[in-house]
Amino acid sequence: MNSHSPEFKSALHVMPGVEGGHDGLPRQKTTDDKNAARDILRRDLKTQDYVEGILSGDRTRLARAITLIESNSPSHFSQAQDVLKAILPKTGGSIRIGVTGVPGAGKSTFIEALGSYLTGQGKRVAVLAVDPSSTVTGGSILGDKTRMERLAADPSAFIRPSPSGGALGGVARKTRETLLIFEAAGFDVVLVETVGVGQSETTVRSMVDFFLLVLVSGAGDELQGIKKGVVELADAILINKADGANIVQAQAARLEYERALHYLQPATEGWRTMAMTASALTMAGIPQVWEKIQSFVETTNLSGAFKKRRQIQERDWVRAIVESHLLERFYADKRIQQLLPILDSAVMKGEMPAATAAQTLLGAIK
Ligand SMILES: Nc1nc2c(ncn2[C@@H]2O[C@H](COP(=O)(O)OP(=O)(O)OP(=O)(O)O)[C@@H](O)[C@H]2O)c(=O)[nH]1
Ligand SMILES: [Mg+2]
Repeated sequence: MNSHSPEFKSALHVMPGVEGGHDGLPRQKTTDDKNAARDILRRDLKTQDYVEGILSGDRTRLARAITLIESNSPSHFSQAQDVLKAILPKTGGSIRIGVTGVPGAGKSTFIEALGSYLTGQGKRVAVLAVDPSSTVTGGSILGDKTRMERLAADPSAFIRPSPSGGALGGVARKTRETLLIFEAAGFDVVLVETVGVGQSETTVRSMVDFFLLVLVSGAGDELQGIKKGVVELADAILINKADGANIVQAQAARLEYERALHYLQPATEGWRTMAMTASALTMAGIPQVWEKIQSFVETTNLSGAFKKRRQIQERDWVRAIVESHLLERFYADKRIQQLLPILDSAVMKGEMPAATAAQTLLGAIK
C-alpha cells in the first residue's frame, strides 16, 4: 500500500469502542446492538475460556472471541493477543480463499453457493467480509446477511460480516486475526469477500491462498472497469451470472479474458490463471470452481509455493503492523498536529516545496 495515499491516511482514523455483535448468531434481546456487544465483553471470559471455546468449536465463545478481537479497547487488545498466542499452534489448516469483484457481480451469492456446496460435502465453512466502505454506506452488512440466508442458517457454516472500526488498516488486522480463530476452530475453508475498489483487494490478497475475481459479462467492453492490477492479483477469474439469456455472452467474455490473461503475469508462481463461467444462482459451474481450487492447492503444495506465500504473508504482516503503528503515532503527535495545517497550507499556496514540509515534520518528532 502506498503509505502516502489518502486511503492510508484515512486508515489512521481510529473508531471508538466495539460495534455490532455481527456474529451470525441469534441476537440478544436488546434493541441496541452496541450494548449487546459490550454486554458480551462485560461478562468477562478468561483467556482460557476463549481458547477452550474456540478449540472445541463452541459457536458462542467463538463469536465472543471475534468480538474481543474487534474491540478497540487496549485491555481487550492484550487479551485478544493472549488468546491468539494460545491458539496459534492450531492454525494454518484451512484453505483461505479471497473473493473480489465489482459491486453487484454476485460475490455474496457465489459465496453462498460455494459455501453450501462445501457444507453439503461435509466441510465446515467460515465467511468473512472486508468492506472498508461499509461504515460509510452502512448497507453492505445487511445486504450480505440477506444474500447468504441459506449459509447463515447452516450449522456447518459461520458468517461474520465486516468488522466496523472504519479504516482498512484496523479492519485488515481484525479480519486476519479472525481468520486464525476460524482455523483454530477447525473450519476447512475460510472465504473472505471484499469489494473490488480501493486498496481492499490488495489487503485481502495478502491474507489468502487463492484469490478469485468475480466478474459479469454484458457490460460492453469486457475489460472495462477492472484495473489490470486487480486481474494480476487473481488466481482465477469467474464470469458469474452465466445463466438464462446470459450464457452465450458469458462464454464469449470468458474467451476474451483467457486471451487477455496470456499477456499478464500470473499471481502465483507455477500456476496459470484462467477464466471460468458459473452461475451462483443455478449452481452451474460451482463444483468446477471448487475442483480448480483443489487443483491449485495440490499444485502449489507440491511446488512449495503454497507454504512460501504463507510465510511471506506472515513476514509482511509484521512490517505492515509496525508501519501502521508508526504512522498512527506520528499523526497523533501534538507537534505534528500543530505543524501539519500550517505546512499543508504553505505547500498548497506554493510557498514551500513539499520535501521541505516533509522534512520539517519529520524533524519535529526527532
Ligand atoms: N442471474 C443471476 N443473478 C445473480 C447471480 N449471482 C448473483 N446474482 C444477483 O446479482 C445481485 C448482486 O448479487 P450479490 O451477491 O449481492 O453481489 P455482490 O458482488 O456480493 O455485491 P456487493 O457485496 O454489493 O458488492 C443480486 O440481485 C443477485 O441475486 C447469478 O449467478 N445469476
Ligand atoms: Mg456482497
